[in-house]
Amino acid sequence: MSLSASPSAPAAADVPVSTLLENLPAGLGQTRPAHAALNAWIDDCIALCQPEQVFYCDGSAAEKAYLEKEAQRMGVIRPLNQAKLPGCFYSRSHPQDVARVEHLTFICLPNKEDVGPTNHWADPGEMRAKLTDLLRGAMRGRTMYVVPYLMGPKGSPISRVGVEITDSIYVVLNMRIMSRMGQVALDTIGAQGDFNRGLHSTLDMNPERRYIAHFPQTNEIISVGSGYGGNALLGKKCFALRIGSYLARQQGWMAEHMLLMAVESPEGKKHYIAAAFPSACGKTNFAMLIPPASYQGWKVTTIGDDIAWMEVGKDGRLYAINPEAGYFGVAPGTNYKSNPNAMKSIEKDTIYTNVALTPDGDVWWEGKDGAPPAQATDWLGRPWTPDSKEKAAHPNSRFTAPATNNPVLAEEVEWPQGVPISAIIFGGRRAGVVPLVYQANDWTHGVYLGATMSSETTAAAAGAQGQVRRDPMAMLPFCGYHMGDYFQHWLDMGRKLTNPPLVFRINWFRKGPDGRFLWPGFGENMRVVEWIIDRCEGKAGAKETPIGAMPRREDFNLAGLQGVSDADFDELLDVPPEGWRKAAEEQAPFFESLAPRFPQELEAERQKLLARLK
Ligand code: OXD
Ligand code: MN
Repeated sequence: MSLSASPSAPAAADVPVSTLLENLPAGLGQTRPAHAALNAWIDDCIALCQPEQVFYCDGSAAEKAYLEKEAQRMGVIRPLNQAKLPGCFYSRSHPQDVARVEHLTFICLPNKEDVGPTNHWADPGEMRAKLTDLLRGAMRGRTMYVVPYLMGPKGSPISRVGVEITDSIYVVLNMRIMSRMGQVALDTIGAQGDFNRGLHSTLDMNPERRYIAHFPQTNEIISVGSGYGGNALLGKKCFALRIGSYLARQQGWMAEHMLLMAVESPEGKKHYIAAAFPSACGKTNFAMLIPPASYQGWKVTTIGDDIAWMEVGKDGRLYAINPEAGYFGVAPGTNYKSNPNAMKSIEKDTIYTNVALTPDGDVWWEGKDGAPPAQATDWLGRPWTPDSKEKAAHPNSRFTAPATNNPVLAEEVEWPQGVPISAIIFGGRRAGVVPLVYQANDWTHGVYLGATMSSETTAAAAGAQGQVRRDPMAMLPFCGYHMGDYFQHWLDMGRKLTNPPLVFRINWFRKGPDGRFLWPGFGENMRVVEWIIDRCEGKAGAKETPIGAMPRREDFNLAGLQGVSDADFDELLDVPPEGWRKAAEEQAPFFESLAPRFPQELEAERQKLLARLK
């Protein structure tokens, strides 16, 4: 079935759900893993959820071909125009299941104080009992998929294994893109290795019965009632960040909401940068940056666009891997100007969710290149024209694409030891006060910069958009324990790093008094990267300001930059003392809300800043 042959998309109420697999080829999906504890847990899940079928994923090409065919037969995915978008499929979610649900996301630890005021707490026993009730018989008449997956390169001491048990074929197909799924994960744990247990059921998609629950002490996740990526692809936010951050503190490493990029100078010298930005603030664009024409010979390659796992190397440097194997990116605004490499990454073997469809089986979203199509089908399956009042694609519509599609994928992605990080960048979306770039005085001051990040909310999470909220280290929705302890962990890591990365704060989104963005962004961000790298090499100058070191015009490469006047540049790097005093004062209640676990060293940084602003 091709989309052009069936232009009428289903109404929202008819969004298809996974049904039973048919025509199962002999032997496929029937091999149980050789791991006693894994098998015991699978048996418990079968007894609880009572599926009609169990399918054990091995990650093979034959399995992919079969599951894609079955998912089409179920109506869960539909092929796009295969001449234009080979191997690509379209999927539409339940209309009330389009983003992460922070208010339904729980950290379940016995002691409420251990999750802190920035997380929702639930008693592990009570939450387990509630979810057990919801899951009893939940997979009757359905197939249960057992999805082993490896997060990180094969053979890396930083990598870890998870197993997701799910009743959603959409989840299986997405996990296959986002992680190293199948036999490689089983081989990694062998007969008794440790793994994260993730049990997922869409139930009936009812938001009233939606819970994303984390049990860090037992390295376990139970997610029900949602099929949306951040809630249902359990390797991503749930394991790699919430459970990951908890394990990282226990075991002395770091799990962060950070992209990873490699930057190579014309002389062939490479630096690796990790950068934390809140959701939907351009991490994927930055990770795939193309330097402007004046940067002949410079090369940026992508290691990761969302998550970094990092540990201290023998040389006292911080080493990072990307635990993921794909990109779950925001479609609206992605185009050949904002991110040509993302556009190339999604030309094949990609699953599109909640974008709009054109009559010839292509996809469209607001901000895609070219004129809007004269007619389309919107993300809810309704006819759409450019005169329609509503958006054609959901603002949080997504693409799921394999990292191997990325034309600038870094060769280092498979390095088991990870890459040594030269600089950590914290960024947010702020219209005022925060300058284009400045450098922390040292690690502790850098932790303070991360801890005081704030940003405007976006469509990646359900709720109001465009409101400034605190988002420390871009981890507010993803830290699996008390934020005060998390800051302390950052400080403790600093003591182990005899050769720590330099820390910077950036803001691409500052606006002038006329409401215009002052900085062009995209490829031009390379200029900021160059100053950062030159600082790492001790080459670039800076002026000391109360908030940190900042480039003067003569320290910054402005050659060939269009559309940024001298006045704009001065404004981009302006530090209004009144605005900063206010900002520093407004941090006090947040710090106090984390007492008594808030590290005094960070309060001392705030006091020093206030003193410097006098
Ligand atoms: C994401 C997010 O999907 O941060 O990466 O919401
Ligand atoms: Mn993210």
